[in-house]
Amino acid sequence: MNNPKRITITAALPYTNGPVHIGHLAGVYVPADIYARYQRLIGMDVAFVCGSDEHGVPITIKAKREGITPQQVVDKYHAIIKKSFSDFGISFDNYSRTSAKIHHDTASEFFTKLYNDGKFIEEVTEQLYDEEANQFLADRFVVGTCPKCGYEESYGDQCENCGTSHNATDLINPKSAISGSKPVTRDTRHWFLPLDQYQDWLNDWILKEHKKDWKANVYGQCKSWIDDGLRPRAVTRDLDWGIPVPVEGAEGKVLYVWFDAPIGYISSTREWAEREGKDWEPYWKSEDTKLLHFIGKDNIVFHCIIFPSMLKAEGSFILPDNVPANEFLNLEGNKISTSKNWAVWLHEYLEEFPGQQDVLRYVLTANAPETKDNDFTWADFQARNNNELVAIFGNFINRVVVLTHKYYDGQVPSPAEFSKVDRDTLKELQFAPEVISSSLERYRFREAQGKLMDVARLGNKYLADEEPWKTIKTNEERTRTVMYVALQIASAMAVLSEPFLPHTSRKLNRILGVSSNDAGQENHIENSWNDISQKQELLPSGHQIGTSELLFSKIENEQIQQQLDKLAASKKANETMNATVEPQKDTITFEDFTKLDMRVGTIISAEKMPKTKKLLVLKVDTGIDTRTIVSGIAESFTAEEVVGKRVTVLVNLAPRALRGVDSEGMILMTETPEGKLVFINPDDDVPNGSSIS
Ligand code: B3M
Ligand code: ZN
Repeated sequence: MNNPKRITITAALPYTNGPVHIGHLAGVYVPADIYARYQRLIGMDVAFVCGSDEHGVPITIKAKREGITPQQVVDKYHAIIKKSFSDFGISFDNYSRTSAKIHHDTASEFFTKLYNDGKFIEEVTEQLYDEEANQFLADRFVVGTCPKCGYEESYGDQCENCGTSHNATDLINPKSAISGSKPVTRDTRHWFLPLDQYQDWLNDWILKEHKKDWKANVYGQCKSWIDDGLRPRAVTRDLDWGIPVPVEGAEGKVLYVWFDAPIGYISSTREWAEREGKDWEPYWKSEDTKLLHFIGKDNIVFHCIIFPSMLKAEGSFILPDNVPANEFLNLEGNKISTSKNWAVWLHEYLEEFPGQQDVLRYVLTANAPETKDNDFTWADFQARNNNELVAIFGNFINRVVVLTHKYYDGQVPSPAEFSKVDRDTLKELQFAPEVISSSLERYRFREAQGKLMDVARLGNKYLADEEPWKTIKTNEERTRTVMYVALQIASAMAVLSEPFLPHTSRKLNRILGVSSNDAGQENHIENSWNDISQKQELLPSGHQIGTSELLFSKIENEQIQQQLDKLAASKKANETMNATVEPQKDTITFEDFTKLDMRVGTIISAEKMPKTKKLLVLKVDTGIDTRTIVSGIAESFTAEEVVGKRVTVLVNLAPRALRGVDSEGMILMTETPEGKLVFINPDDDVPNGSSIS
């Protein structure tokens, strides 16, 4: 849509069963925030809304696992998520939550309108039921093989592997995620959105109207679902956590989370409008409003097929103009996983890298998975900070500010005659907003940020070529002109960087004495995005700039190593948790067991068995006697380390000759997931020879 009067920007509502991680940021929130900030900068009326997605089975599974209520789960994570978004600089106009009353009311009104208009199919159908857990199985309460791609861990409502959305009864070999048992089917009444009735309309609206302007990854997924043929989808569930179905005879049933959650965008807008004294309806119902949904690729079917069909069925809403979904971000070559704690959590990043929000924004945008999955590595994070933000962006600003203070006591000098280079440089600067806008308007954020960095490169090249630190000695006029031009570039960067690096932009404005936040400043100047191409100058001669401060600081290897160690610890914890336990051996009788004579002993001396890697020759006081036992523990312990160790000894094992040494018995050991051997010994001090049974 060209020339909209206002823009409504939604960002996927994060599930409140865990914190936000860099995958969410890269996929959804950073691009959405860049776009929202940019639109505000060019003077657009923006409603940028989001909120916590607090219903749904993942919340109840988490609550069961932690022995708390779903409300306690969502209260905890809603607070963490909301604060971390705010501290990171995601500039929502409103961040709501779907457990809020305004959302329950909005979603109930929406459902009731469709119900009264006869847009649902009401039907008693067979649904999966867990007789052990005594409950119906929907969504993540059931796993099975995806009928479309064969993925064996598909959920009941969606397959994470191919993104397909289906009914639980479509799963092959379904299994209850609660009891592990094979579900039976039971009759239950539900309300279905007849997506098949919207098939032709969706075919026209998406496959024809948006063939050109929707991203290929989004268009492709929609095409495959539409071509496969759409079927009715249940929009209610037999669950006790969610929005009660607002019709007679629906006791014990709630709205399907993917029916209620997208309506959360509308209720968040309502909540914001009420607070701001605005009318919310134009943001969702006026044809001159551009509606955009920022999401990850696993949410495409809900935002391009199901929610638009709901809006169409309701009849008074506009439809999304675009859904610029991103692909997935991986971490150090592996899929980010909440359950495996293989993630960089936003709230932890903010604690461990204080004041460096923009570094993460910058790196996630530079690596954004805009057309394919991409990878985040801490090495790249460090390199981009040190070699790009510090060395290019920060270095240019620092030189301009330091030299302005050094040569002109911080005052913008008046330029003499401009040379061709000066004019060409200022002309290129005037085109920068248009160049960056053209990428942003097409949701190419990586490309747009690269063009912002080109402005910094322009500045660095200009200074390097014009060398004011040399001309100051010989040509005062030339130096004044060069520094004046350099300050115009710096001032443009303060504005152009705002969508991408908002904290840096604010700091840079303060350094240049152009901070719109300190309107009280006597020489208050404010430059807009459009001023860069329209104004003759952004910083007039005589303007007093502020004191210099570093925009970015180098990130040292130790900081990166700490993060890598953290991930390694996660990996190890996972391996331990998932270590495959040896299957139990054949059953023995108690008589068999009584044949074993195990005693507590102490190693009184030890030496390495010559010419072997694994063997130690031990002298062990078994309480019965002192004997020699050869043990394969040399790769886990040195001889010195084991002397004095309390051990469990199998004393009546037949003696064996090992490398010419008679070994009389065995020291019992176990091992860690990493393969390190560990002694088994009594906690309390019991005498050698004590029998173990
Ligand atoms: N809560 C996020 C997810 O599927 C989901 C988005 C809802 S947006 C209405 O991870
Ligand atoms: Zn699948």
